[in-house]
Amino acid sequence: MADIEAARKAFERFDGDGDGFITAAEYKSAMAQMGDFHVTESVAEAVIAARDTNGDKLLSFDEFWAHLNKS
Ligand SMILES: [Ca+2]
Ligand SMILES: [Ca+2]
Repeated sequence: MADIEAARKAFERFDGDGDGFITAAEYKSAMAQMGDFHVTESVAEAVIAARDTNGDKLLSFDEFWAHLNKS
């Protein structure tokens, strides 16, 4: 079981505009801010798609949390 408070903090770091959803663009810029410039737009899209269970191309906290508890 992952730590939900730590997960929320991580989620908020990715959710640049704070609307409660992480887009591929937000994921890419968050990774760049953390110093990982290997994450391109298409890599970010693949990462989001792998976790996006309802297929809206956005990562909600529930989807983010479900993924953490799977791995
Ligand atoms: Ca957002
Ligand atoms: Ca989604």
